[in-house]
Amino acid sequence: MTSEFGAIIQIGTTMKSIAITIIGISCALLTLSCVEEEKKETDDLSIAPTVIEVTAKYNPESNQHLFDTDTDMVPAGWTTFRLVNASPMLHFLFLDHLPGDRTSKQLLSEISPIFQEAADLIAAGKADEGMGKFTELPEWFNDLIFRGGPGFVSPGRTTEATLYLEPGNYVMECYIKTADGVFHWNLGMYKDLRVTEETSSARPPENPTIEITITDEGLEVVGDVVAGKHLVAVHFAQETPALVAKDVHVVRLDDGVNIDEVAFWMDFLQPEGQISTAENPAPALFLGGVHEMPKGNTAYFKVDLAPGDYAWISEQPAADAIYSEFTVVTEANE
Ligand SMILES: [Cu+2]
Repeated sequence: MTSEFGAIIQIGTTMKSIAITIIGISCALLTLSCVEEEKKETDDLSIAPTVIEVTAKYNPESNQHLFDTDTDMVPAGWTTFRLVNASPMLHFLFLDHLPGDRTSKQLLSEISPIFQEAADLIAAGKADEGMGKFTELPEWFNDLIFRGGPGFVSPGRTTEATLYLEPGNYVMECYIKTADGVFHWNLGMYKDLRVTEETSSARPPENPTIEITITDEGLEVVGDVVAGKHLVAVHFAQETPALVAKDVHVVRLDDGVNIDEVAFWMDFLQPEGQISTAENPAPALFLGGVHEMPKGNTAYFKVDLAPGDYAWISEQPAADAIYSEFTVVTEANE
């Protein structure tokens, strides 16, 4: 009896444990389906930013520098600009957020010519007269916001920058200069972009490998600069930016490249500044970056670093050059 009773208890215990196991499996399945649900929601939240692909081109017959793109309207929110440089000169894509319902028509007739006249006067040795031109800028220039965009990129290369766009009217422009000092926007390199009130649910890129904070003092770089692909987050935190606020571009410093010469070249108000020709696109190889944005914004750019010497560099007046040199020594960053 005892042993039979014992056996019954044994069977009972086994059944109980089977029941517990079954309950356990159902719970696990339930949990799994809950996880699936959660994952789906996360996927919905991680929609990739809208991509605007722009190709920089040069037409030698018409001597036109052009931005070729299919996009003239996007929803507000996180947006990626992919600038493909298919031209023999260096270019960048700079975003002007215009006040009100203005478009490139007002920008190119009321503001841009003042920059061209100022640069021409400075190139002719009339620096004071040139700088004085800026007092002629219309009142609404104070409400124009420089809102980032992919940075300096050498011929044959592509750079990708991701940033948050507020609704409004934008102009994408390039103000690199020809050998005789004409800004590229003056030869066709600009496009209107309408950013609608509707906001996309796109999320910013995740897990940057390098973070750069821009302050009034300079660039604070955090991260392991190993060889390979990087996602660089740039935090704009300048309290008192000048006309041209600090930004970040990547330049490769091959043997014989002098970083101070590069910084000098990046000053568009120098007569030789930002002049790019097919024979001499720039004093060094530029791999992209991001232009300035108002304080509180973060922008992202991608860069693939082979071993070698480089600098993070800002587009600044030559007298206030800002850069931070670094060397990439190790192999492959997965
Ligand atoms: Cu250009």
